[in-house]
Amino acid sequence: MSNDLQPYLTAIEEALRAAVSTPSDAVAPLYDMMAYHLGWLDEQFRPIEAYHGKRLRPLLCLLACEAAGGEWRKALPAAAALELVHNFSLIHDDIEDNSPTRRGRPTVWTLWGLAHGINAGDSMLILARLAIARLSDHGMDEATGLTAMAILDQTCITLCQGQYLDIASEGHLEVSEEGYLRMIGAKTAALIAASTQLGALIGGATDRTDHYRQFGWQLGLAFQMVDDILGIWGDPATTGKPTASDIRSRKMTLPIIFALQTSSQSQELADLYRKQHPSDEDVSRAVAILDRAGARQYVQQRAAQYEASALAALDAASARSPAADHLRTLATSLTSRQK
Ligand code: GRG
Repeated sequence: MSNDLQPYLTAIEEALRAAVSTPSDAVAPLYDMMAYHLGWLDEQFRPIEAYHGKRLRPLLCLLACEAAGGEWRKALPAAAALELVHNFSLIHDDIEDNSPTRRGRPTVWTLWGLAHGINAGDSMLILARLAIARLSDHGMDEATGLTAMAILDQTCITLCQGQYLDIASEGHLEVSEEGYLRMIGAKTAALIAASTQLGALIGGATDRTDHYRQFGWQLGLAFQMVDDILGIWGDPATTGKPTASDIRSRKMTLPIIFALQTSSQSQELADLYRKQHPSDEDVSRAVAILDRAGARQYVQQRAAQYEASALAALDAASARSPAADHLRTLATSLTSRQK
């Protein structure tokens, strides 16, 4: 990420640490579990600087605020809230998916058990709501603050719907690309769209928030498609996930949907995907079928189309400033990201 983004990233970290500060010694371990997930502590709760993810959503929020003509620091409570919702959803997703690792480290639930994992996730969601409620401390008028809270809450229920669609699609090999777009729209694009929309709202571009939201939505769809590619072809050392992890967990991602519909070996792929516990050889065979079907190239090309739509929405918002240029660069770097 560009060095120019460092001031935003530093401020995001400060806002997150303030939002997740321990209120008393008695409950310190609960906050330490959250701090572990956010990359600040190790398993023994000693300070560490672990890889903590890209902080993409808060970054988009701050940059959208500035591009819309606002002072980006005013959006910090919303930025922190967005990252906390994202990380809450990851803690719960890891439980629901039975995932042993996240960002190359053991997941919260594998270290401290399901009960603490669920509770740490729930706490993080509530801390997100408390963080966005502090917009008024940064000079935000009450009506805009309430609108921002409503956007965050609506996004959370949309995320739950997306997660439902994702869970319900497991083992259903007839999922269409349309159904897939509905699912990833809710599961991934909604939070990224809320990030750019909230930034524009706080930045005062009330007549252009829809364009900023569209920018985030289209970007979110492209982002998930790239995530689908990384979930199959990503380098485990870089992504922090096992090889072809999405195939092992039989996720209905776009490369699979495309190959099931177009490959001459779709029957074999479907048979492999029906296996409850695919072996390493099954996984390699499935990846070979996807390769032959050109699934990777197809998804890359779809992601590029959504990225282009995102950039068109940003143009429609008439965003012209260094911050808008950062938004453009971030968007274009997405389709070539490695993690
Ligand atoms: C928010 C109330 C509420 C419920 C959430 C568990 C759940 C319901 C939703 C899960 C949604 C989910 C896990 C979506 C995946 C989105 C995604 C692409 C995650 C990876 O994002 P990155 O690459 O992660 O930005 P980093 O590690 O960089 O932060």
